[in-house]
Amino acid sequence: MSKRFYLTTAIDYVNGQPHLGHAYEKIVTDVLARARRSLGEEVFFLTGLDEHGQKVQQAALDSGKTPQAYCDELAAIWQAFGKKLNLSNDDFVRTSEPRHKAVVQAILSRLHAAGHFYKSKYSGFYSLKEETFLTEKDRRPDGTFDPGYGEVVQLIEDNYYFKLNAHQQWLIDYLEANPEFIQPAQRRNEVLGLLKHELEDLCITRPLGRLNWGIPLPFDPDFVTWVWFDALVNYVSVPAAHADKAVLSVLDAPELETQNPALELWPADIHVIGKDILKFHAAYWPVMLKAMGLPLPKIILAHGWWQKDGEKMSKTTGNVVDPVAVIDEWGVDAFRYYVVRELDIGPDGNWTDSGFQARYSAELANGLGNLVNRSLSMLKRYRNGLVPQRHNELEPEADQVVRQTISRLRANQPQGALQAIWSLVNRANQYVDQTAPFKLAKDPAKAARLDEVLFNLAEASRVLAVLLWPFIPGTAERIYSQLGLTESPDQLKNAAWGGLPVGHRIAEPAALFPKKETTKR
Ligand code: ME8
Repeated sequence: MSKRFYLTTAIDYVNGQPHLGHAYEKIVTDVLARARRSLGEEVFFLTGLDEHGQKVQQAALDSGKTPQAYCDELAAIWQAFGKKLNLSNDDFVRTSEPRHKAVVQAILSRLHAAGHFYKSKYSGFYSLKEETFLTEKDRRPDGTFDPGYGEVVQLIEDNYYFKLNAHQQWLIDYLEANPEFIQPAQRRNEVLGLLKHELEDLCITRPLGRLNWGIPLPFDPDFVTWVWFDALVNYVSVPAAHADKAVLSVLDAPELETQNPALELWPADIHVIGKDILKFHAAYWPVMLKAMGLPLPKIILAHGWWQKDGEKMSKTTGNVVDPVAVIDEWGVDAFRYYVVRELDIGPDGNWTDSGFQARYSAELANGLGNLVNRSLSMLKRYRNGLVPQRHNELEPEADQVVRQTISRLRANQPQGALQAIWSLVNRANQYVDQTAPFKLAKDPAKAARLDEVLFNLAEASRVLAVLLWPFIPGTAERIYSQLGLTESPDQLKNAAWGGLPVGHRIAEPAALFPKKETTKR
């Protein structure tokens, strides 16, 4: 058994409803996971929920439920959401699960024994909303705190601190020496900029009196673990639960040994996260791992944020995109295609209904859908659905697109890969217009030429299905079944030209992306 290509998403706060930002991150990760599988690699794709903390405790209390019952109800919604997005995750972590809590406690015990923590009194400001301590530096010139912090209270309390500051220079050196660690480069620069200022030690507990919905501190019953010290650990607690030796060997906790078949997962190959949680992943998490004696993840891939109609999405103003409603109306593949095609990993994006509908109509319905539909319909009409002799007119262009797609997928550039794929969609549609098979069909002397054209179009459709599988797997499978192929288009090696067997009979063509009235803005 060899190490799997291990990808993770951020784990979403369980309170609140899934929105476009959550959907985007999970779809991007799913595309990268499927791409690796399609390239023949063994993959492990993890996503899940961040369930502890003050906000969840309060929301549960307000709804008259225990925090666990409250989380169980919401977790069902989030898991159904993942299914709706057609995610291919291999596991789904919930931080309230015993398998996760046990690993957090083992890590805390180990770090405590090794002297990485100290107890100290905190006196200062605290944002209830952000569950974070604030300092004088966080005040605005008029002395107030940003309204984003919500209610800010004054606190005096004991807590445990992680000696983060001691590792600052090591972290800077690591980032300097490993330019590929944080991607894209703009985010790496942001972290290096942040590290020009001194990092404060990290408060990793909350007193039990104030918060009990958290993981108890194993060495002091008066405290629970701060939600981020708990949440980040999901990336290694799940490998531990799958008996990953890399993780288990440093935890020194025989009680964590499981009967599960052992997987090799850690270190993660990619953590996909949003730009707002970069500091936690690119500064705190590496130092935590170093203290544990674990290797660092290979890449932290930080995406930008979506707005709607040029403004921050907000439930209070109703300015939100409901992915479930869009999927119910337009189909999951239209949604998956749009978010990946529209927003490169890095910059911020803007959802407009008109932009979504324009891409649906031009690129999916009139682009891909029309190509496949007319190619297969003509093959049916003019050749009774039988694939003619192989012909290689579009092969050089198709091969080039296959190469570009693969190299962009390996470089974690799914948007660029889609651009390459659409150059083949457009070329093949142009080929229909240039060769005019409907005219060739009228002239019996042109039968051989018509055979050539029909082969090129059917084979281009097949190659496109293979290339598109990581992005829009349902559509790719539908193209294959319309081609009468029983296997799955899920292996990129089958994108090589010439896979369509001569004399094979295709199945019934049907519209992939029905044309729609686009009346809404
Ligand atoms: O931060 N556009 O959870 P979360 C794009 N539990 N991405 C967005 C977005 C938007 N408008 N809004 C949120 C948390 N996201 C923590 C993570 S990981 C150990 C713990 C992204 O539910 C956000 O950047 O607030 C993050 O990556 C993910 O959604 C979950 O956000």
